[in-house]
Amino acid sequence: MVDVLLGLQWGDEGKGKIVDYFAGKYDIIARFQGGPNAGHTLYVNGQKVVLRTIPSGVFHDKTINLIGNGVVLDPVAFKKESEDIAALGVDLTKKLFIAEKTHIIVPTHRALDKASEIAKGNDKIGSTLKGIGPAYMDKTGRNGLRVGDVLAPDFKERYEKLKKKHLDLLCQYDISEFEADIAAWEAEFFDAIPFLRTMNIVNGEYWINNKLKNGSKILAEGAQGSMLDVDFGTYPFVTSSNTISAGVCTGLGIAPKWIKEVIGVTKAYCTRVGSGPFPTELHDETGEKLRAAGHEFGAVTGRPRRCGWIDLVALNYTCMLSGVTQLVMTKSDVLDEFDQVLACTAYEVEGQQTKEMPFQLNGLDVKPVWETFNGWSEKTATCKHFNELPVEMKSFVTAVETYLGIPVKYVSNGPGRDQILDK
Ligand code: 2SA
Ligand code: MG
Repeated sequence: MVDVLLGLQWGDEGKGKIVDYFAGKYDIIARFQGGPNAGHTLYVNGQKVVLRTIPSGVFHDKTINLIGNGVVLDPVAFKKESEDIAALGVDLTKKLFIAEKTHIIVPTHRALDKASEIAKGNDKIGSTLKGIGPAYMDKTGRNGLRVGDVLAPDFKERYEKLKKKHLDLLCQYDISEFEADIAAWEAEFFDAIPFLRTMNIVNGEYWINNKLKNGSKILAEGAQGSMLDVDFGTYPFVTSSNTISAGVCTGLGIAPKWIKEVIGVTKAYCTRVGSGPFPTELHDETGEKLRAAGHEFGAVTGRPRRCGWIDLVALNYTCMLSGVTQLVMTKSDVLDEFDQVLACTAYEVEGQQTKEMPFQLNGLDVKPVWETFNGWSEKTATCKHFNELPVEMKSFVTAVETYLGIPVKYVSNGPGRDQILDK
């Protein structure tokens, strides 16, 4: 069977830590979408590690890991990440498998990403500029290169053909901006390809289905968040993959019947990095206070994250899309310092109240309808059991459960591996 773990907001819900916490219960951890735009932060023996393409199960003795076909892999970022992990004593040749149908990010994808963002000006997506969008465009446009292709004798020629196509596209922009970048990235790219060839490259779909038949327990690890889903997120301010549970089937090659639990991760408040609508965003001191208390800066790019209160309308939507069966609430301790905690229970859109997500939020006058909760003004990061939490925090958690109709099974009250309360 396969359990799925997903972010329910705009990413950065703390999925890395939660996957790491659950990893010991699974035989396999598999990434099914996204690429090095993800930043899953773990603490291993007190040391901070940020994973981008590699699944968060690599630090567990018995867990093996799969990069599924739905991922886009940058050989350069992958090599660097692998070397960092190897330095911590992990032997990836034993721990990691890569699906041969995984698409590859080439240097010109990164240039195209940058060019597209520059061209969009004020309407830019706020991309992490890792080449994600252009790589997925080549996948659906049927031009892409895949991990299995690096083993072919004519890989270089196929790469050159794709590069030519990209350079033609880049002609519409001021190419001089990218020439130096591309040359430098290309040198790194061809240094990383031989490294990629030394990895366990497998037919991912047979590999995982054989494991399923043999009774393996698998956790599919989502990246980014449900509100960044290319179909259902705040389009066009989204990433280029399906981040909801449906993406697990196409991103790994498994049938829906295998999926059991869908674990949805949400912060006790909400953040967004990059541009796009964010109805509960706070532009005031409270927002600043959330950013400072929650250390809300991007794991990959270091960008300050936009902060606001929890949005139950958006959560209800994303829980519906993925069939979430249980919730994990993270960073609850960040709310310790607030006299009041708010939750958005409806939107007022152009004067009309609704609990449903409008077609698009950009350009609309959307005001959150708030429910206010009493704060608890005490430190909760050292609590060891859910019952020890202040009564005000417990009623906040219960209100979220009741609104969504889904149990909160865990509350994470700090970054440490032991700071998680089983409810
Ligand atoms: P992209 O890079 O082209 O897929 O960006 C498209 C949009 O998706 C957002 N996005 C993310 N949002 C939150 N976290 C992400 N990962 C990093 C992290 C981000 C970082 O975990 O901290 O370090 O800044 C992530 N990746 C993509 C992005 O902001 C765009 O809005
Ligand atoms: Mg992140």
